[in-house]
Amino acid sequence: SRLVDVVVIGGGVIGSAAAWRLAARGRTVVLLEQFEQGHHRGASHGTSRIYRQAYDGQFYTALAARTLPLWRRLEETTGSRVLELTGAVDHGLPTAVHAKAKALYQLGIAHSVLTPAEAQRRWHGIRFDTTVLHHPDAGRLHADRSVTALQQAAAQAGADVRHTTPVRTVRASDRGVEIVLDTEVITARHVVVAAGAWTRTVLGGLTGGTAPHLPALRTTQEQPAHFVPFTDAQWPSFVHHRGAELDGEGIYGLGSVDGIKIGEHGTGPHVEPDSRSFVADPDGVRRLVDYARTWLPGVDAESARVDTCLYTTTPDSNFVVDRAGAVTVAAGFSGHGFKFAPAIGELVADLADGTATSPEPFRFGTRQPAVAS
Ligand code: PYC
Repeated sequence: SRLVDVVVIGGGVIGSAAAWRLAARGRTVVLLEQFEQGHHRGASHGTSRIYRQAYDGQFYTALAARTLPLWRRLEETTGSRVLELTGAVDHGLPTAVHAKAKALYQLGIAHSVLTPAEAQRRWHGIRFDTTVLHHPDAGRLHADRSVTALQQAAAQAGADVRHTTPVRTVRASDRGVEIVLDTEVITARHVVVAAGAWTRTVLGGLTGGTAPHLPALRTTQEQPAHFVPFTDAQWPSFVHHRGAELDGEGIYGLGSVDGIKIGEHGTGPHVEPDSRSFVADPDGVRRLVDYARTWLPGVDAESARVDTCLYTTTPDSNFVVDRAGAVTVAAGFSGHGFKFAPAIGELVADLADGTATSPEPFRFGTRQPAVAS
């Protein structure tokens, strides 16, 4: 069968970014996506994702900062505009806001701390009752356009980008890995599995020393809603901390071409990705409408339009980006990975090339030794 350097399985934002960065280094790359272009069955669709640098701690803050020039390079390469810097605000729980301010300060990233009244004057659409952290080098990514641009850049660099091409089996071979499709077997020196909620299914029998150890990956159906704004004033992206940062008690939001999107972070029910309902839970919708009524005077709270998507979440919300032998896995982006995609693509390319090892937060194999059997 045909031999290529790398097959990337999964044409969402992460797999597409990996294909771009690998092809840009001159590797022969095939990118395989099981569904049609622009499908809504995974975690990469829609018109908006938050781009922010403020995280609780320096690791993700620094990673986000490193990603910004890569998004700009993608825009230059493709002529497509994907990232708009509208700024970002954090408000609510003071310890959470303070932890993010501290990470920005430590890394020398521009930011300011505002009183609620100052913030209210600047962003009329949001109600504030606590100290507010603002950083300007943040905003929003157009999700669909980002994925399309990444695939376009990958193709421009020579990658073979295929949709509606499900992978049936992945198995080890003398030359690396065999990827069995319906009509063909591709042999690759290396395989990158970036299949989101389908990661374990794709890995199938590749376990033990032939693939990285994975933590439990919990797949949930989430349901952000879009609301019609009363004015077209600029909206920052925002995180309203109502508990610890990423523990599901926060509300995030941002402007988009479809209106003002808000969502609860990772509160949805467990689902199987191939048999989920795509139907939003009415209690969750009610909570978002109530939230909009109370906290977003700039939107029509009666105008909610709800969409569903998947999260694939690790136990501590750290991503898995790790290599064992001929297999690299990039998974478990836990609802906050989109913004990092080009930097993850670069890391995946380093891992596949053998020029770097994965940073500690992304290596579950070393953090959680396999259970002895
Ligand atoms: O990374 O800001 C984020 C985010 C919020 C909700 C989902 N992701």
